[in-house]
Amino acid sequence: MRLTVAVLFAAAALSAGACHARTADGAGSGNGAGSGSGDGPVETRPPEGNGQKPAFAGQTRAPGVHSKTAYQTSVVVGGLDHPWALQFLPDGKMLVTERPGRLRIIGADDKLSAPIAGVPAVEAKAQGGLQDIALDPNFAKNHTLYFTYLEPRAEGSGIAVGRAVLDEAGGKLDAVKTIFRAEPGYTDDKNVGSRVVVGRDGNLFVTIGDRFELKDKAQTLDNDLGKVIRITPEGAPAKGNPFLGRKGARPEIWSYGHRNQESAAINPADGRLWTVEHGARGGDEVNRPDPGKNYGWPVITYGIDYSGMPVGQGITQHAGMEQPLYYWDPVIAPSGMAFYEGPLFPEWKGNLLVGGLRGQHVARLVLNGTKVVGEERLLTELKKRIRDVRVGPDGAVYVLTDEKDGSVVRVTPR
Ligand SMILES: [Ca+2]
Repeated sequence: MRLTVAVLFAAAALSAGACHARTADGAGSGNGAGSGSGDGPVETRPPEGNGQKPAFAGQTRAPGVHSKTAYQTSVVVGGLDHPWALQFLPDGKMLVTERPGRLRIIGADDKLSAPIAGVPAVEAKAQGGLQDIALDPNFAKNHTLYFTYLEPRAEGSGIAVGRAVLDEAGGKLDAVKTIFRAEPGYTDDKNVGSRVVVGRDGNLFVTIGDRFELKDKAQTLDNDLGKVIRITPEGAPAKGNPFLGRKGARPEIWSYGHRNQESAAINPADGRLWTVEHGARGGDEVNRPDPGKNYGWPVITYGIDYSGMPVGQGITQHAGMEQPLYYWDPVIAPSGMAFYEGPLFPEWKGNLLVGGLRGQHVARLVLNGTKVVGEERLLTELKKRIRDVRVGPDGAVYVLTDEKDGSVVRVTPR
């Protein structure tokens, strides 16, 4: 196993070196000291987790790679208030959520609609509000969509999943129904999650954050915090879930031991759910959550706590707990991602594009199966926190920039 990894790693380093030589434009020359036959990793700062070792070669700081295709960016719309998620309609229009509780459509003419009526009340505070949005596989016929939001509750707030029918001409949502409520609610609004993606079987994967102070709940199965859940379009636990029928375990749970996953997507190559989660100081992770498995938080993690102290016992490995496929230390603060497919950037095919908030870039991860074999930082020149990343039907990459004056930015070859 280790030999195979080492060979892949070396091969990637060689190809990265070749790529760089062909580029010959100096792009990315500031990405760190080159070493041997390949480029050094894009991250050159020391890790926060002093003395921590990756569990396998290539688990962090993959060799730096450089795109040969030069790109350009243009602002599609600006003036958005904390935009959180972007979703393409079948006709090429876009839906965009704003965290304070607004849903809008961006037309083919790049014009921003008035807010769509009918969005339920959201707890728009700290990291919470209206969050992600996904389309039903039969949207073209049934106009049904799903969304996640932080729902105000007597005990504080909790992530909920809504379903509705979009009446585009009427500028409103019809048949709005809350199909799932994550339990328990809580008063603090940090680490809420949440992303929703539709699996190939039509069931919904939803990521639920650990709610920060409640992080230990990520390790117990009697609640939804720090979990991936899998539900039917009606909100019921999906058939085949790993804890169906287990006493004391919630039947909607798919995987557990997660911190705050603000990125989720189905990989077109394997049809599987992939997620990226925020670490504390260090320890952002790429995972491909398997049913019933424990992803370790807060027992194992890379990096350290915000206080500078270790998280728990400061260990990074434990029997029965899964290792991330890849991790970043220091953090990029990941939110929103997409697997690239499309005609405009053939060299990015199958790559994972992950938005970085604190990182202020899009991390392009080159994959070989579940191994990350190369990393590039795109869009650093925007100097913006990136909240979401999507690929349009035209093959262009679209990103949302975060905060008060957020934008939708289109990325196309130059
Ligand atoms: Ca983990």
